[in-house]
Amino acid sequence: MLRTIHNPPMRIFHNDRHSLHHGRHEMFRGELVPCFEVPARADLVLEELKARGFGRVESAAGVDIGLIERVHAPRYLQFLSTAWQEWIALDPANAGRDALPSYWPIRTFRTDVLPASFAARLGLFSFDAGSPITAGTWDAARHGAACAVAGAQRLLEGDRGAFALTRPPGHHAGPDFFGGYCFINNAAVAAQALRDAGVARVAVLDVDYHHGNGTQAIFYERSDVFFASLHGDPHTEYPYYLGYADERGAGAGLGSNLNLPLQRGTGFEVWREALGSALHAIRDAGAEMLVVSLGLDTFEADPIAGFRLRSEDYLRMGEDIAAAGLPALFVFEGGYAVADVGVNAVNVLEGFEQR
Ligand code: OKP
Ligand code: ZN
Repeated sequence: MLRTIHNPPMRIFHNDRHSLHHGRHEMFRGELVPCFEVPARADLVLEELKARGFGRVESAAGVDIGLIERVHAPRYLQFLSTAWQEWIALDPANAGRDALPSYWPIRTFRTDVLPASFAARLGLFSFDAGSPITAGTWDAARHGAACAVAGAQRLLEGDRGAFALTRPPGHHAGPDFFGGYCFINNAAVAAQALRDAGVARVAVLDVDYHHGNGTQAIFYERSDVFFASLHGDPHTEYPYYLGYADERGAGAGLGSNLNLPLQRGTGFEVWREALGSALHAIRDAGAEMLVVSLGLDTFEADPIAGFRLRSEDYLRMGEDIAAAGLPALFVFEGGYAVADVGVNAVNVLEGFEQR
Protein backbone atom coordinates (compact mmCIF):
# COMPACT_ATOMS: atom_id res chain seq x y z
CA MET A 1 0.00 0.00 0.00
CA LEU A 2 2.83 2.42 0.80
CA ARG A 3 4.03 2.05 -2.79
CA THR A 4 0.88 3.68 -4.06
CA ILE A 5 1.82 6.74 -2.00
CA HIS A 6 5.29 7.00 -3.50
CA ASN A 7 4.43 5.96 -7.06
CA PRO A 8 2.65 8.47 -9.24
CA PRO A 9 -0.96 7.44 -9.88
CA MET A 10 -1.55 5.44 -13.06
CA ARG A 11 -2.79 7.68 -15.87
CA ILE A 12 -6.24 6.73 -17.11
CA PHE A 13 -7.28 8.02 -20.53
CA HIS A 14 -11.04 8.04 -20.49
CA ASN A 15 -12.91 8.37 -23.77
CA ASP A 16 -15.35 11.11 -22.82
CA ARG A 17 -17.14 10.63 -26.15
CA HIS A 18 -17.73 6.88 -25.81
CA SER A 19 -21.49 7.20 -25.29
CA LEU A 20 -21.83 8.80 -28.74
CA HIS A 21 -21.70 5.16 -29.84
CA HIS A 22 -24.86 3.62 -28.48
CA GLY A 23 -26.22 0.79 -30.61
CA ARG A 24 -29.82 -0.19 -30.22
CA HIS A 25 -29.90 -3.70 -31.62
CA GLU A 26 -27.75 -6.57 -32.80
CA MET A 27 -28.89 -9.57 -34.84
CA PHE A 28 -28.99 -12.69 -32.68
CA ARG A 29 -30.72 -15.98 -33.50
CA GLY A 30 -32.90 -14.47 -36.16
CA GLU A 31 -34.07 -11.44 -34.29
CA LEU A 32 -32.87 -8.03 -33.22
CA VAL A 33 -31.96 -8.04 -29.53
CA PRO A 34 -30.73 -5.13 -27.37
CA CYS A 35 -26.97 -4.59 -27.63
CA PHE A 36 -24.75 -6.16 -25.00
CA GLU A 37 -22.06 -3.56 -25.65
CA VAL A 38 -23.59 -0.57 -23.82
CA PRO A 39 -22.25 2.78 -22.54
CA ALA A 40 -22.86 1.73 -18.92
CA ARG A 41 -19.92 -0.67 -19.22
CA ALA A 42 -17.37 2.13 -19.38
CA ASP A 43 -19.35 4.36 -17.01
CA LEU A 44 -19.17 1.70 -14.29
CA VAL A 45 -15.43 1.23 -14.71
CA LEU A 46 -14.99 4.98 -14.32
CA GLU A 47 -17.20 4.95 -11.22
CA GLU A 48 -15.16 2.14 -9.68
CA LEU A 49 -11.88 3.97 -10.35
CA LYS A 50 -13.27 7.02 -8.57
CA ALA A 51 -14.74 4.99 -5.69
CA ARG A 52 -11.33 3.43 -5.03
CA GLY A 53 -9.39 6.61 -5.70
CA PHE A 54 -7.39 4.67 -8.28
CA GLY A 55 -5.33 6.48 -10.88
CA ARG A 56 -5.61 9.93 -12.36
CA VAL A 57 -8.35 10.26 -14.95
CA GLU A 58 -8.01 12.55 -17.93
CA SER A 59 -9.14 12.76 -21.52
CA ALA A 60 -7.01 12.69 -24.65
CA ALA A 61 -6.38 15.21 -27.39
CA GLY A 62 -7.09 14.05 -30.93
CA VAL A 63 -5.19 11.46 -32.90
CA ASP A 64 -3.44 11.82 -36.25
CA ILE A 65 -5.50 9.96 -38.83
CA GLY A 66 -2.18 9.07 -40.46
CA LEU A 67 -1.35 6.90 -37.46
CA ILE A 68 -4.68 5.05 -37.68
CA GLU A 69 -3.94 4.52 -41.38
CA ARG A 70 -0.80 2.61 -40.35
CA VAL A 71 -3.10 -0.24 -39.23
CA HIS A 72 -6.36 0.34 -41.15
CA ALA A 73 -6.85 0.73 -44.91
CA PRO A 74 -7.67 4.30 -46.00
CA ARG A 75 -10.70 3.14 -48.00
CA TYR A 76 -12.08 1.45 -44.88
CA LEU A 77 -11.58 4.57 -42.73
CA GLN A 78 -13.12 6.69 -45.47
CA PHE A 79 -16.17 4.40 -45.41
CA LEU A 80 -16.42 4.46 -41.62
CA SER A 81 -16.10 8.25 -41.37
CA THR A 82 -19.05 8.88 -43.72
CA ALA A 83 -21.13 5.73 -43.08
CA TRP A 84 -23.77 7.39 -40.93
CA GLN A 85 -24.28 10.26 -43.39
CA GLU A 86 -24.66 7.76 -46.21
CA TRP A 87 -27.07 5.69 -44.15
CA ILE A 88 -29.45 8.57 -43.44
CA ALA A 89 -29.13 9.81 -47.03
CA LEU A 90 -30.71 6.51 -48.15
CA ASP A 91 -33.87 7.30 -46.16
CA PRO A 92 -34.38 10.05 -43.56
CA ALA A 93 -36.22 7.49 -41.40
CA ASN A 94 -32.88 5.69 -41.04
CA ALA A 95 -31.97 8.34 -38.44
CA GLY A 96 -34.06 6.26 -36.05
CA ARG A 97 -32.42 2.96 -36.97
CA ASP A 98 -28.91 1.55 -36.65
CA ALA A 99 -27.03 0.48 -39.77
CA LEU A 100 -26.50 -3.29 -39.84
CA PRO A 101 -25.22 -5.25 -42.86
CA SER A 102 -27.21 -7.92 -44.67
CA TYR A 103 -24.87 -8.90 -47.53
CA TRP A 104 -21.28 -10.13 -47.50
CA PRO A 105 -18.81 -10.91 -50.30
CA ILE A 106 -17.95 -14.43 -49.15
CA ARG A 107 -15.74 -16.78 -51.25
CA THR A 108 -15.94 -16.37 -55.07
CA PHE A 109 -17.17 -12.75 -54.82
CA ARG A 110 -15.02 -9.76 -55.70
CA THR A 111 -13.70 -7.46 -52.99
CA ASP A 112 -11.47 -5.30 -55.17
CA VAL A 113 -14.36 -3.32 -56.66
CA LEU A 114 -15.90 -0.75 -54.34
CA PRO A 115 -19.66 -0.89 -54.93
CA ALA A 116 -21.64 2.36 -55.17
CA SER A 117 -24.36 0.80 -53.02
CA PHE A 118 -23.96 1.67 -49.36
CA ALA A 119 -25.55 -1.64 -48.32
CA ALA A 120 -22.97 -3.49 -50.38
CA ARG A 121 -20.07 -1.55 -48.88
CA LEU A 122 -21.48 -2.08 -45.37
CA GLY A 123 -21.04 -5.82 -45.93
CA LEU A 124 -17.71 -5.49 -47.74
CA PHE A 125 -16.23 -3.84 -44.64
CA SER A 126 -17.74 -6.11 -41.95
CA PHE A 127 -18.01 -9.71 -40.82
CA ASP A 128 -21.13 -9.92 -38.67
CA ALA A 129 -24.58 -8.40 -38.08
CA GLY A 130 -23.95 -7.69 -34.43
CA SER A 131 -22.04 -4.43 -34.72
CA PRO A 132 -24.39 -1.53 -35.42
CA ILE A 133 -23.10 1.74 -36.83
CA THR A 134 -24.82 4.68 -35.14
CA ALA A 135 -24.68 8.46 -35.50
CA GLY A 136 -21.70 8.77 -33.15
CA THR A 137 -19.78 5.59 -33.93
CA TRP A 138 -16.98 7.25 -35.87
CA ASP A 139 -16.42 10.04 -33.32
CA ALA A 140 -16.48 7.64 -30.38
CA ALA A 141 -14.20 5.09 -32.05
CA ARG A 142 -11.70 7.65 -33.32
CA HIS A 143 -11.49 9.30 -29.91
CA GLY A 144 -10.95 5.86 -28.38
CA ALA A 145 -7.90 5.42 -30.57
CA ALA A 146 -6.69 8.81 -29.33
CA CYS A 147 -6.98 7.55 -25.73
CA ALA A 148 -4.98 4.43 -26.57
CA VAL A 149 -2.27 6.51 -28.22
CA ALA A 150 -2.16 8.88 -25.24
CA GLY A 151 -1.63 5.85 -23.02
CA ALA A 152 1.18 4.60 -25.26
CA GLN A 153 2.76 8.03 -24.98
CA ARG A 154 2.87 7.67 -21.18
CA LEU A 155 4.86 4.44 -21.51
CA LEU A 156 7.27 6.22 -23.84
CA GLU A 157 7.69 8.87 -21.18
CA GLY A 158 8.67 6.22 -18.66
CA ASP A 159 5.44 5.26 -16.86
CA ARG A 160 5.22 1.55 -16.06
CA GLY A 161 1.46 1.37 -16.62
CA ALA A 162 -1.45 3.22 -18.23
CA PHE A 163 -5.08 2.48 -19.02
CA ALA A 164 -7.19 3.47 -22.01
CA LEU A 165 -10.79 3.34 -20.81
CA THR A 166 -12.76 3.37 -24.01
CA ARG A 167 -15.55 1.77 -25.94
CA PRO A 168 -16.52 0.57 -28.51
CA PRO A 169 -13.85 -2.11 -28.13
CA GLY A 170 -11.27 -2.74 -30.84
CA HIS A 171 -9.68 -6.18 -31.03
CA HIS A 172 -12.02 -7.68 -33.65
CA ALA A 173 -11.49 -4.77 -36.06
CA GLY A 174 -9.07 -5.80 -38.81
CA PRO A 175 -7.13 -3.98 -41.51
CA ASP A 176 -10.31 -3.19 -43.44
CA PHE A 177 -13.28 -4.49 -41.51
CA PHE A 178 -15.44 -3.98 -38.43
CA GLY A 179 -17.27 -6.64 -36.42
CA GLY A 180 -17.59 -8.03 -32.92
CA TYR A 181 -18.68 -4.57 -31.67
CA CYS A 182 -15.29 -3.19 -32.85
CA PHE A 183 -14.51 -0.49 -35.44
CA ILE A 184 -10.99 0.82 -34.83
CA ASN A 185 -8.42 -1.50 -33.29
CA ASN A 186 -7.26 0.63 -30.37
CA ALA A 187 -4.66 -1.86 -29.14
CA ALA A 188 -3.16 -2.20 -32.62
CA VAL A 189 -3.00 1.57 -33.09
CA ALA A 190 -1.25 1.89 -29.71
CA ALA A 191 1.22 -0.88 -30.57
CA GLN A 192 1.96 0.85 -33.88
CA ALA A 193 2.49 4.16 -32.07
CA LEU A 194 5.08 2.47 -29.83
CA ARG A 195 6.81 1.00 -32.88
CA ASP A 196 6.85 4.34 -34.67
CA ALA A 197 8.45 5.92 -31.61
CA GLY A 198 11.33 3.46 -31.89
CA VAL A 199 10.37 0.60 -29.57
CA ALA A 200 11.95 -2.30 -31.45
CA ARG A 201 9.56 -5.05 -30.41
CA VAL A 202 6.11 -4.72 -28.91
CA ALA A 203 3.77 -7.45 -27.67
CA VAL A 204 0.00 -7.42 -27.64
CA LEU A 205 -1.46 -9.74 -25.01
CA ASP A 206 -5.18 -10.35 -25.54
CA VAL A 207 -7.00 -11.68 -22.47
CA ASP A 208 -10.55 -11.06 -23.73
CA TYR A 209 -12.72 -14.21 -23.86
CA HIS A 210 -13.00 -13.86 -27.64
CA HIS A 211 -10.06 -14.30 -29.98
CA GLY A 212 -8.65 -10.97 -31.17
CA ASN A 213 -8.92 -11.84 -34.82
CA GLY A 214 -8.51 -8.23 -35.93
CA THR A 215 -5.26 -7.70 -34.06
CA GLN A 216 -3.94 -11.04 -35.27
CA ALA A 217 -4.78 -10.16 -38.87
CA ILE A 218 -3.12 -6.74 -38.64
CA PHE A 219 0.20 -8.13 -37.39
CA TYR A 220 0.16 -11.66 -38.85
CA GLU A 221 3.01 -11.12 -41.29
CA ARG A 222 5.09 -8.89 -39.04
CA SER A 223 7.81 -9.84 -36.59
CA ASP A 224 7.95 -6.46 -34.83
CA VAL A 225 4.65 -6.95 -32.99
CA PHE A 226 4.19 -10.26 -31.18
CA PHE A 227 0.56 -11.26 -30.65
CA ALA A 228 -0.53 -13.67 -27.92
CA SER A 229 -4.15 -14.49 -27.14
CA LEU A 230 -6.02 -16.60 -24.56
CA HIS A 231 -9.59 -17.25 -25.62
CA GLY A 232 -12.51 -19.61 -26.00
CA ASP A 233 -11.84 -22.37 -28.52
CA PRO A 234 -13.06 -21.14 -31.93
CA HIS A 235 -14.47 -24.61 -32.64
CA THR A 236 -17.36 -23.53 -30.44
CA GLU A 237 -16.82 -19.84 -29.64
CA TYR A 238 -17.09 -16.53 -31.50
CA PRO A 239 -15.43 -15.40 -33.79
CA TYR A 240 -15.29 -19.06 -34.93
CA TYR A 241 -13.16 -18.68 -38.04
CA LEU A 242 -9.84 -17.73 -36.48
CA GLY A 243 -7.94 -18.29 -33.25
CA TYR A 244 -6.67 -21.87 -33.60
CA ALA A 245 -3.38 -22.96 -32.06
CA ASP A 246 -1.78 -23.72 -35.44
CA GLU A 247 -1.93 -20.05 -36.50
CA ARG A 248 1.66 -19.08 -35.82
CA GLY A 249 2.18 -16.14 -38.17
CA ALA A 250 3.28 -16.00 -41.79
CA GLY A 251 6.27 -14.77 -43.78
CA ALA A 252 8.42 -12.51 -41.63
CA GLY A 253 5.81 -12.92 -38.90
CA LEU A 254 6.15 -16.70 -38.63
CA GLY A 255 6.57 -17.49 -34.94
CA SER A 256 5.22 -14.08 -33.81
CA ASN A 257 1.64 -15.23 -33.25
CA LEU A 258 0.56 -17.40 -30.33
CA ASN A 259 -3.00 -18.64 -29.84
CA LEU A 260 -3.95 -20.47 -26.66
CA PRO A 261 -7.54 -21.61 -27.15
CA LEU A 262 -9.22 -22.99 -24.02
CA GLN A 263 -12.45 -24.91 -23.77
CA ARG A 264 -15.68 -23.34 -22.63
CA GLY A 265 -16.00 -23.74 -18.86
CA THR A 266 -12.30 -23.15 -18.13
CA GLY A 267 -11.60 -21.79 -14.63
CA PHE A 268 -8.80 -19.58 -13.33
CA GLU A 269 -6.31 -22.28 -12.43
CA VAL A 270 -6.05 -23.53 -16.01
CA TRP A 271 -6.45 -20.04 -17.46
CA ARG A 272 -3.57 -18.79 -15.31
CA GLU A 273 -1.26 -21.55 -16.61
CA ALA A 274 -2.00 -20.38 -20.13
CA LEU A 275 -1.29 -16.78 -19.12
CA GLY A 276 2.07 -17.94 -17.84
CA SER A 277 2.84 -19.55 -21.21
CA ALA A 278 1.83 -16.40 -23.07
CA LEU A 279 3.97 -14.16 -20.86
CA HIS A 280 6.89 -16.56 -21.21
CA ALA A 281 6.61 -16.42 -25.00
CA ILE A 282 6.36 -12.63 -24.90
CA ARG A 283 9.56 -12.47 -22.89
CA ASP A 284 11.30 -14.94 -25.24
CA ALA A 285 10.26 -12.78 -28.18
CA GLY A 286 12.25 -9.89 -26.71
CA ALA A 287 9.29 -7.53 -26.42
CA GLU A 288 10.13 -4.26 -24.69
CA MET A 289 6.62 -3.02 -24.09
CA LEU A 290 3.23 -4.63 -23.67
CA VAL A 291 -0.24 -3.66 -24.83
CA VAL A 292 -2.94 -5.64 -23.03
CA SER A 293 -6.32 -6.06 -24.71
CA LEU A 294 -8.20 -6.13 -21.43
CA GLY A 295 -11.49 -7.92 -21.88
CA LEU A 296 -13.32 -8.84 -18.68
CA ASP A 297 -15.74 -11.26 -20.33
CA THR A 298 -13.77 -14.19 -18.87
CA PHE A 299 -15.88 -13.52 -15.74
CA GLU A 300 -18.11 -16.38 -14.52
CA ALA A 301 -21.29 -14.30 -14.84
CA ASP A 302 -20.65 -12.92 -18.31
CA PRO A 303 -23.83 -13.31 -20.37
CA ILE A 304 -22.12 -14.02 -23.73
CA ALA A 305 -18.99 -15.94 -22.76
CA GLY A 306 -18.04 -19.21 -21.05
CA PHE A 307 -15.01 -19.05 -18.72
CA ARG A 308 -15.33 -19.09 -14.93
CA LEU A 309 -13.07 -16.40 -13.48
CA ARG A 310 -14.12 -14.80 -10.20
CA SER A 311 -13.54 -11.19 -9.17
CA GLU A 312 -10.48 -11.88 -6.99
CA ASP A 313 -8.82 -13.72 -9.89
CA TYR A 314 -8.42 -10.40 -11.68
CA LEU A 315 -6.05 -9.19 -8.94
CA ARG A 316 -3.84 -12.22 -9.61
CA MET A 317 -4.06 -11.55 -13.34
CA GLY A 318 -2.71 -8.03 -12.82
CA GLU A 319 0.07 -9.33 -10.57
CA ASP A 320 1.12 -11.97 -13.08
CA ILE A 321 1.22 -9.42 -15.89
CA ALA A 322 3.29 -7.08 -13.72
CA ALA A 323 5.73 -9.91 -12.95
CA ALA A 324 6.65 -10.00 -16.65
CA GLY A 325 8.47 -6.75 -15.92
CA LEU A 326 7.38 -4.83 -19.01
CA PRO A 327 5.74 -1.42 -19.15
CA ALA A 328 2.09 -2.14 -19.95
CA LEU A 329 -0.74 -0.24 -21.54
CA PHE A 330 -4.14 -1.73 -20.72
CA VAL A 331 -6.86 -1.15 -23.31
CA PHE A 332 -10.48 -1.85 -22.35
CA GLU A 333 -12.18 -4.45 -24.56
CA GLY A 334 -15.12 -6.74 -23.69
CA GLY A 335 -16.94 -7.57 -20.45
CA TYR A 336 -20.74 -7.67 -20.43
CA ALA A 337 -21.63 -8.56 -16.84
CA VAL A 338 -22.17 -4.85 -16.43
CA ALA A 339 -22.63 -4.81 -12.64
CA ASP A 340 -19.22 -6.46 -12.12
CA VAL A 341 -17.12 -5.08 -14.95
CA GLY A 342 -15.88 -2.10 -12.92
CA VAL A 343 -14.62 -4.17 -9.99
CA ASN A 344 -13.01 -6.73 -12.29
CA ALA A 345 -11.26 -4.16 -14.49
CA VAL A 346 -9.91 -2.14 -11.57
CA ASN A 347 -8.80 -5.35 -9.83
CA VAL A 348 -6.47 -6.07 -12.76
CA LEU A 349 -5.02 -2.55 -12.59
CA GLU A 350 -4.64 -2.72 -8.83
CA GLY A 351 -2.96 -6.13 -8.99
CA PHE A 352 -0.58 -4.70 -11.59
CA GLU A 353 0.22 -1.61 -9.51
CA GLN A 354 0.82 -3.43 -6.25
CA ARG A 355 3.19 -6.02 -7.60
C1 OKP B 1 -16.76 -8.69 -28.55
B1 OKP B 1 -15.55 -8.68 -27.61
C2 OKP B 1 -24.02 -12.74 -28.54
C3 OKP B 1 -23.19 -13.52 -29.53
C4 OKP B 1 -21.79 -13.01 -29.65
C5 OKP B 1 -20.44 -11.22 -30.72
C6 OKP B 1 -19.54 -11.14 -29.55
C7 OKP B 1 -18.53 -10.03 -29.69
C8 OKP B 1 -17.59 -9.94 -28.53
N1 OKP B 1 -25.22 -12.22 -29.11
N2 OKP B 1 -21.71 -11.87 -30.51
O1 OKP B 1 -14.58 -9.65 -27.90
O2 OKP B 1 -15.89 -8.78 -26.21
ZN1 ZN C 1 -14.94 -10.53 -25.85
